[in-house]
Parts: sequence; structure tokens; C-alpha cells
Amino acid sequence: MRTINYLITVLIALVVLPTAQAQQKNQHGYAPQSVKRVFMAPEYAGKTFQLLNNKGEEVYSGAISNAKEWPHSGTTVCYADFSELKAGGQYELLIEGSKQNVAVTIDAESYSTLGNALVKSYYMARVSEPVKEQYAGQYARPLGHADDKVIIHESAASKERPAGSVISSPGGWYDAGDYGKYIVNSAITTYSLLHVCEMFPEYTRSINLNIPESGNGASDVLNEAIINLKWMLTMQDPNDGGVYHKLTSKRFCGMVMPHKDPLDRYVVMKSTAATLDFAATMAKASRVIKPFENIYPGLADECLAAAEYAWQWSLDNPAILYQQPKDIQTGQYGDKHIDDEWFWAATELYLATGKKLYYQAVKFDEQKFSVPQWGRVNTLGLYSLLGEPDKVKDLNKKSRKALLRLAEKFNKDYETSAYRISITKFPWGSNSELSNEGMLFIHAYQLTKDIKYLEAADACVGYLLGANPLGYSFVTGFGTKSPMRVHDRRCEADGIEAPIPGLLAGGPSLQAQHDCGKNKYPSSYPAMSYLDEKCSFSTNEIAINWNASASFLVLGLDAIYQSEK
Ligand code: 9MR
Repeated sequence: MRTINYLITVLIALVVLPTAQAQQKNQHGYAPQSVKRVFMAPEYAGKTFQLLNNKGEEVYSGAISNAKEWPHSGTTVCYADFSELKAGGQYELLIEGSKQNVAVTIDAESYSTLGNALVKSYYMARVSEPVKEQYAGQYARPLGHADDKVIIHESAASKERPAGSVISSPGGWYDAGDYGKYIVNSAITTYSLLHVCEMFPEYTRSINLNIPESGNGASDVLNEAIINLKWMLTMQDPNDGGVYHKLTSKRFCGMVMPHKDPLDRYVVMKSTAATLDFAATMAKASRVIKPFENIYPGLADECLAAAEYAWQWSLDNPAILYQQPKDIQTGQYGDKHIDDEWFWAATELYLATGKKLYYQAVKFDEQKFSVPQWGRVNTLGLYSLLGEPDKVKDLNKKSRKALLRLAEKFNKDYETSAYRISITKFPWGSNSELSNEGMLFIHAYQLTKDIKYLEAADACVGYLLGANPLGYSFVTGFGTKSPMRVHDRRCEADGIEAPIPGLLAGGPSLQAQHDCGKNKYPSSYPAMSYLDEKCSFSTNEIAINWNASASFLVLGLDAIYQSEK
């Protein structure tokens, strides 16, 4: 028995430790202006490092930091920081006392390539049109779900639309590894894409994603967002303005391609959260789309009317929380606290209309702002308010204060963390928690031009691309060690080994280790609890909202870097 235990210990030391402790870097490539850190085992603390160019000449040298423990991973690390090296190129990092050199890339295109792929993934997820080879290459596939005969579920029945009757609700994107379409999650996702277009209009207009709409004169990010927006419009009941919470089958289908899914699809109950999120997104869209009236005639006005109609329904139905019907097993996106949804909708409607009634509904002082996530949306309202300082003079000062207070808190976490990263919590979709922190830092930087926020935002990209204790780059197709077995029906069923590129895996979390079995996970530390396995829907699924915050983060940084060159 003792020999076996000994052998197991040796095996763990050989197999687990070297991977966990190998040098961890941004595997895809740092932008010239990035913070550039490579993390390594504590034994190198205080030693020297050098960077050599491709001719073998030293271009930078420095001392490795002190070692520090990161409580979330249980690992102790130190790092080489060569942020001052800004020239693009391929380099070798030499570490005193280590035989293992680290290849480092600095590339001015690195963030735009990545950001574009993150947004292109939405094209790949389009529901009601064929994904064509000229845009998707080997990932081309037939039309998935036409969604032109969607059944009204009992929970969604009304006089005009009784249970069992049929509506048409085509378009949009698949939510995640499953083929559902969920309003709450669509809202934050679509908002994030609209917002990056609003905040960086020239930059986003220069992006060409090679999608069917490319070249129509609007940004491809906006074009892609409109695909989902148009679907969202179909989820509003024209008879009363309420919005169905989701459109899914009764249970998740098997791991088959979209066009092989045999299950009927239903719209399930209207909820106040979905209706308010819908109102907020539509109001935002009306402002962002307005300048493109010639490309999308009438759409901005249609969105605004839909937003106001949804608000009206919410006033009449102020607290209808989503409750999963007994015969439905798909994702819930249930939310018991909807004060933040009220705030977000009121804010966006006020910005879009200037009407007093919405202004009066903006209960600013009752809000506790936090990093956004699908169920925590008031900070999205802050982002919008900060973009319109002249319209909201009185609210602007408060918004600035609230946003900077939040950013400051996360910046402290960034500055004191062993991994120089702001994340301290690892819920389901932790990588999106982090990219939403990055999104917050970008707003703080735009407000203050304080470089510390830009660095903290950039460090989030570094982490997502491999500068983390797992040494995984979490975006499919990017980096030398990225997820190969994401929990996604298309990726599992398409017969292609490499997953669809540009998808952000959820990332480490302890939240639902039962998916593969607790004993399959390598660690009980939250930042280490990740499995690149299909069964791991809690750490290795992909989702539109996770890609959205990452898209904003990477494109936002690229826009800032390009404008400040
Ligand atoms: O992202 C959601 C996460 O915050 C929740 O904890 C989790 C469990 O309710 O659900 C996640 O959302 C899933 C949704 O319910 C269905 N489609 C896949 C989503 C990503 O896993």
C-alpha cells in the first residue's frame, strides 16, 4: 500500500506539477502597449531574465519579482515583467537557472485578430440561416432551426395566443452549448456589442468580419448584433408588450448538429426580468442604430416603440419572476432580484426618449452597483449614462463616482494579487466574470485616462490567453494550449477535431463539479477546477454572454491602442 501511495505521489509530481508550474504567458501574443508578464515557479524569484530577438541579441533584461501565493489556486508564483518592451517581434525569454526558454510574441495585430474572431463566433451560431462555407470555411452547416413554428407553452398562454398555438420567432444565435434562445442572456450580450459600437464608432466601423452583411456601410459588429436584435423583437407579444423569457425545447436535445435536433420548440412564460432587459436593449439599440437609417430603415424606431411597449407591460406586471414549469428542463436564467433590471431599463429609456417619466424611474440612490453579469445589469445603465454626459448632467457626477468606486475596488485586487489579476471569485463562467471586470476598467480608463486601469484591463486578456495557473488559453483556436473538447453540440457533432474558433470557455469554477464527477477534477481550488472535457458544462461550455464581455474587452483595448499609437 505504501509503495502504491509513494508511486502515486511521484506520478502526481511528474505529471501534475510541471504543467501547473510551467511558465504561464499570453500564448497568442501581447499587443505592443500590453502589460507583459510571464509567471513562473517561486524558485526563480529575484533571479534575472533576458529577452532575445530573433537574431539572438538581447533587447531587454530585468529581475524577476518576489514570489507570492495566490489563494485561489494554491500556487505560489513570481513573474518577469517586460511591459517596457514594445517593439513587435518574436522573442525568447531566458530565465536564470532555467533550461526552459519561453517563446514570446509581441504583435500589433494580435488583439484585432482575436477580437474579430470572438465576434465572428456569433455568425457561426446563427440559428435560422445556413452557415455558409464562404464565411465559415470547414464549419459550414445547413440551417439549424427555422423557428417559424414555435409553440406557445401553457405558461405563456393568453387569450389571443392560447397554449398550443403557433408563432414565428426565427433568427438570433444559439445561447451556448445548447440550442436554446434566452432573452435575459441575449440582452446583456446584444447590449455589449451595441455598446462597443457606440463607444468606439470609427474603430468598429473599420472591422470586416466576412459575414453576409459585410460592406453594407455599418460596422460588422453592429450587423451581427442586429441579427439577434431582430430575433428579440419577435419575442414580444404584440397583444400586450410582454416578452417571453425563452424559446427552447422541453429538454436539451442530444449532442447532435442543429439541423438534426428533432424536438419541438416552445416559447415559455413572460417574465418581468426578460421584458425589462428587452426594453433596455431595444432602447439602447434605437440610439446606436439611428445613424444607419439608410441601411436599416425604420429599425431604430421599431426598437424604441418595442422598448416603450415593454416598459408599459412591466409597469402592469412589476414582479413576475421566472419559474421553471414542471415539463421544461432547459436553462432557467432565473433572477429573484430585479431592481437592477428596473434601473437599467429606466436609464436606457430615459437616454433614448428624454421623457420625464423614465427619469423619475431611475432610482439611482437605491442601487448597489457591481460587475455586470446576466442577472446583474445596473452597471450597464451606468456605462450608457457615462456615454451621454450632456444629456444627464445631474446623473453624470453620480455615475462617475459609482463607477470609479467599483473600478477602484477591483484595481486593488489587481494590484495586490500574485497573478496580477483582479478576479477573486470563480462562479460558473468565471472567465466572463473577469472579462466583465476588464470592461469596467476600460470605462474607468476612458473617464480618467489613468493608465493603471488600462493595465488592469490588459492583464485580463493576458490571463484569458494563458497567463493563469492552469496555463490554458481559454479561447478556442488561440494559443498553444487551448480547449479542444468544449461542451458545445456543434463542436461535438461536426466531426471536426478543432473546435469552432473564437469561443471563450466558461473557465474554472467549483460550482457544479458533479457534471463530470467531483473526482475527475484536478483540484478543489476554484481557479484550478477546470476540465477540458465535453462533460464539463460548468467549466468548459461556451456562451454568447461570455464571448460578449470578452469581445468588448479585446476590441475596446485594440481601439484605444490604435487611437493612442
Ligand atoms: O451562465 C449561467 C450560469 O450563470 C448559471 O449558474 C448556470 C446554471 O443555472 O447556467 C448558465 O447558463 C446556461 C443556461 O442556463 C443554458 N444555456 C447554457 C448556459 C451556459 O452554461
